[in-house]
Amino acid sequence: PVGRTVSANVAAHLAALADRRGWSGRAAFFEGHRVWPHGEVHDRAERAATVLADRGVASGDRVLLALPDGIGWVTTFLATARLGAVAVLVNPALTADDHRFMAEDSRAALAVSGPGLQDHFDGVPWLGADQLSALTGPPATLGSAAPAPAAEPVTAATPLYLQYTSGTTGRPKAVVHSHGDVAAYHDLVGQEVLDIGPADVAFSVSKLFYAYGFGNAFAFPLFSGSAAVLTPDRPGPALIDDLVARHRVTLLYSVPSSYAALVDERGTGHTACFGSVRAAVSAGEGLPPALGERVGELLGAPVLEQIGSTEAGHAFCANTVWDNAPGTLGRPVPRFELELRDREGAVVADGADGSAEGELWVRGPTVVTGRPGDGGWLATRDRARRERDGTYRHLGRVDDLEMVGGITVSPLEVEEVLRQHPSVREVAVAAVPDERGATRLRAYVVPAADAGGPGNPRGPDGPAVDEETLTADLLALARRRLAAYKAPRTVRLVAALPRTPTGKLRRHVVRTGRW
Ligand code: 3SK
Repeated sequence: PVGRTVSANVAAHLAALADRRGWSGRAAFFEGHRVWPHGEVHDRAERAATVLADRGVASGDRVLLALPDGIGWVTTFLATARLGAVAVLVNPALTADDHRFMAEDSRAALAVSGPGLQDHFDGVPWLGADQLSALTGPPATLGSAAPAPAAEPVTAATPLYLQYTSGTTGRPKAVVHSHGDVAAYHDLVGQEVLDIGPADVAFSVSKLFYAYGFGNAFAFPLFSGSAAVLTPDRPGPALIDDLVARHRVTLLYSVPSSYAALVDERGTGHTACFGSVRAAVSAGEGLPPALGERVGELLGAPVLEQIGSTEAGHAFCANTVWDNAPGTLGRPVPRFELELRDREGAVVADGADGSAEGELWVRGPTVVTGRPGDGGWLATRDRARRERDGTYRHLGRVDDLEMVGGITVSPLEVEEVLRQHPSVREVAVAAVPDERGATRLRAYVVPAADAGGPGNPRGPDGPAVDEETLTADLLALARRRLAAYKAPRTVRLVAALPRTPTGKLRRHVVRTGRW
């Protein structure tokens, strides 16, 4: 971001914007049966800033938020921003060890969480979410009547929040984004990709503390005068159905595994409760084309695939409401540059057919690389193919390849074939050693809800599946459609695949066969 001084920081800017555009009485958030208008959100945030300042929070301090999605999350974030402090966004469902690591690593001056998590933050000044919420109510009833602290002057480059990359392996890494980045997410993705306006209502399966959810359900609504539905729960198909129908959601943001469950449980052609949806966004990992088609049929709306990362802050390559190429990641988001590089880091030239394949590197206004001297370029660890027409296709993660008998196999290619079986909801393929120690491909399959028969791997109340028939079918399908060395030798039916909280498959766990 440019280091220009802005007259207001993002919290003050958003409050003034809502006022200026006449959004104060419009719904900003739906939470359970409550509706929070934009004006009330900003009033509460100002009172929360008073409370945090009373607790000694000052410019540059780190305030750790381990809160579920809800108005408390939003107002605590805005209050922190107003003081020029830096919000540390963490998943409240993590273990005490993870929380301690993050509080220490971020040098948190204050942790805000529900009372059940207080002991995760021993030794760190702590504020209960309930107490903060009571103090941010209207002054005439419960709260402090002290004037809100003036918004701390900042530049667009002043640190605003810090997120930990969940990654698929290893210790989480902190990524810091600035005040200017939040406006950029709205301008470049909210506007240029999704054309979000005040009439929109968003629902994001991804929570606010993740990059995807933060843009979808915090930045876009507050910058556009639109609304978002917030729920502390992990939304399964029934809750998604209910919230979309109840709040007339226009933009649904989800991940492939959640879309697979929705399609599986609702079937296709039942569009009645999804009639309000004008676009469904998919990110987090590659969307299998057949699944994308089924989601589009179910929702009666275009499915826009995109890719982003915590380091980029939000999406950097996307299909838009004006230009959607199903089966691809679309084109670079405005002001982002993409390169395809080989293992040595050299840019790959276009082939004779005008396409190129390699690791995806990205540079753009909100990308944080954490390494000086790299020219602002970030290696995404994703492999992609750029087609002649400039669209990008996801080819999996750089480390996704499996080695079988000395030959590399892309598990994605095998998974795509197996996924075509109607009784497969999700599938992951990995090389595992057989009884003689030689590696063989194994398919781990989550059966679809309607897979019938005895022998149920999905718990006593889950739908039944005939494991033997399904296994034989899948092995035969693979042998018919794939080169012999790519066909799995064994199939295991499982209740779920190991995923990160953002829905990405944890391949290194699949390879162990234990989760
Ligand atoms: O995981 C992704 O692909 C993603 C997409 C959009 C925004 C943020 C993220 C992390």
